[in-house]
Amino acid sequence: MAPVNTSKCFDFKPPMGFFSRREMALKYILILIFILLTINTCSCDDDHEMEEFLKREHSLSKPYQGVGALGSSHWELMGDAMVTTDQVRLTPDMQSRQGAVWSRIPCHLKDWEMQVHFKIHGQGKKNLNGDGLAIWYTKERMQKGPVFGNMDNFTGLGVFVDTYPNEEKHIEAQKKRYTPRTQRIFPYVLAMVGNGSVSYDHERDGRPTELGGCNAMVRNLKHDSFLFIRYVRRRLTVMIDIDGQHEWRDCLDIPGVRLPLGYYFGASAVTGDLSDNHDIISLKLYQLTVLRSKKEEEEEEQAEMTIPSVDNMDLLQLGQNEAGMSGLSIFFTVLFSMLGCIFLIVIGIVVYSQWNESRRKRFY
Ligand SMILES: *[C@@H]1O[C@H](CO)[C@@H](O)[C@H](O)[C@H]1NC(C)=O
Ligand SMILES: *[C@@H]1O[C@H](CO)[C@@H](O)[C@H](O)[C@H]1NC(C)=O
Ligand SMILES: [Ca+2]
Repeated sequence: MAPVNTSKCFDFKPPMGFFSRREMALKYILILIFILLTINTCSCDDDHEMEEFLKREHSLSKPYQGVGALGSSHWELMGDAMVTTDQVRLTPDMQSRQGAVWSRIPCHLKDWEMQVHFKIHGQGKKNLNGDGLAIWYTKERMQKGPVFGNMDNFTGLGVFVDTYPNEEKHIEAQKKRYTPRTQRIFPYVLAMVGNGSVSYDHERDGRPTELGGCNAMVRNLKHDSFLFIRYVRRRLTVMIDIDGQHEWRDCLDIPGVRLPLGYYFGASAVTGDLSDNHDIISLKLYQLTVLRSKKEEEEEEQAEMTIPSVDNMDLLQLGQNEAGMSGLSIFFTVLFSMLGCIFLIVIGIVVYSQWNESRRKRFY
């Protein structure tokens, strides 16, 4: 008889008949892996069912033909913004500038993804630069104001790359107010949805209206920086790629964000006492085709909205200010509970096949 091939991986004493059934067990494991993969593809159906189409009329890219020229382009410049061969420079590295570029065409896509290729650079030392740039999807366009060069009380979505920590000027006050967990590291990317009567709190870097955000060291980089804003089935996801590795890193992911159709895309930036070059190299808008069931479509039509809002805003803010579970920790909790379940199933199958085997043996 051939010696039984034992494995050191298992601490428990292998029951008789277990390793002679190794192939069987292997088969089960393969089936399990298959099931796991199937589950995975199901839960990621957002990626699975989606197709992307670049929408040229909502995109801005080299050679920026006719941008800024009166009426001859889909994009309009404002303030100190300037087109060169390599970029649309929203502000130069000089004090008290503000500039913007706005689409002339309202966007009527339900599901979309905006890929922003940008660059923030300047002479100032760390924390002696400012103030940052913003990407917009709003009802209003071509308005000047205090929110990264755009108007306050805007209606729609703003994603801000805030490069100057205004709040930290009062660092002692901040220490009293926040635990290290809730302190933010700058530059900081954050999203805000306005309904026309919500003010951006500049002195607190938008903290009271923050939907979510992340730190992103985007300044004076050698490689390109990208920001990716995806809006699918009312789920807002922001990712960044700033390490030059062509890998997206999660920044925020929020369900229940209601944005009406027909708003305008734009980008703006502002400098104050401190400055930076804020450059947009391209804005690429992709239409995403998402399969919807009839029921889903009907529900969305019924809930036709005219004012932007976010479901469970109060809960979101609770999670912001207190030590709530981050998206990442939720992900790991789910992952480990899933792995735990699978482990139990494997044990169950092994025990069951062993029991089955010994029962069969009794009948011989
Ligand atoms: C806008 O949002 C604020 C804060 O969530 C709320 O108090 C206000 O009623 C909303 N306004 C409109 C017009 O929906
Ligand atoms: C923005 O809305 C707030 C609250 O509704 C109001 O107090 C403030 O004056 C508004 N600001 C502007 C610039 O309209
Ligand atoms: Ca700021």
